[in-house]
Amino acid sequence: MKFLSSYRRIAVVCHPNADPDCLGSAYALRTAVRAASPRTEVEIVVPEGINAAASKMVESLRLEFVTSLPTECELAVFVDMPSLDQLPEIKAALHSRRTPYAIIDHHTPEKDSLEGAVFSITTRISSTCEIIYNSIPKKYLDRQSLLALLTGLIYDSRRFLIQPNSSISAAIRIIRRGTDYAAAVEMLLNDQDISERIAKLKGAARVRIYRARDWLFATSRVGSFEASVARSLVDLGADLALVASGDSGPSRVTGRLSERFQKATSLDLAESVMRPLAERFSGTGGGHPSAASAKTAAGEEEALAAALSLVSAALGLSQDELKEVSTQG
Ligand SMILES: [Mn+2]
Repeated sequence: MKFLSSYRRIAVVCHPNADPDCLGSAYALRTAVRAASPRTEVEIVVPEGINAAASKMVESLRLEFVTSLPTECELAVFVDMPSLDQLPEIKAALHSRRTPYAIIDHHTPEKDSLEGAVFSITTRISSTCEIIYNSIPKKYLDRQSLLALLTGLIYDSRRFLIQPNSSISAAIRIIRRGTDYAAAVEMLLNDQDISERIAKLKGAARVRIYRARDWLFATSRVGSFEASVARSLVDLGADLALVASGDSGPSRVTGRLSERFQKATSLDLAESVMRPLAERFSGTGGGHPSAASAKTAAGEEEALAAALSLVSAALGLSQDELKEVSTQG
């Protein structure tokens, strides 16, 4: 707070498709900076939209944001994203104006972005909201901010499935400050869009299944909602799911691992699959060990095949260990 209070105008920048963890962090950070340093102006910048899970939160917190970087901003704070490459236009604007930036994040750090930051907190815990809660003197957090942080924490920990010991104990501390758990869960309840449900069912219909030792991998292609489809395939029983969209290219590939598979193999989907995939097809990639994605210049079939062979290489599988399981008859 001391560092941030030394600036007059701050922009808190959210990642593309901003989720409740990102927006909850931005909201609480803005409230806290305003409380600690009334002369500091803070704006939340959402340059590339919010995701469906965050719409109710934005509505009920009356969360106001702008969509482009204010010209007078003296410091940009990136929340919940490790790399400026996710926002090329913002990156270019900061560079040309020589505006310093900070990173507050819980993903696998990206070296170049981290080294260029004037300030950073990167901790590998369940959510950025948990980092924000732990880092801010509690007198600067009002009830709404605590609710926003709890909502983001519940969302990103997948209701305490990820790093449960730390996420549960942080949630308890937030609840003890007078936040209602049910209200936070309520903010995440969302009647799922019909197009998302169609994407999930199409994703299941187009699945290709591979077996390697006792592991099952699933790949599929959809027009959108790749992350939701990949998560659904893991819920159906896949240890690893890779879902692509983008036909003949450019394409996006999103991957998810089951917790059990990630623990047993220590496969880091961000480092071993999505980053090299993006490098090979001149795109961008990153994420978490068990949830990551890449944008590539390749078509979806080529990108999926390459991702699958990166998985095989990372697991040390020989060619005849990976077999496709027929879905016919
Ligand atoms: Mn997050």
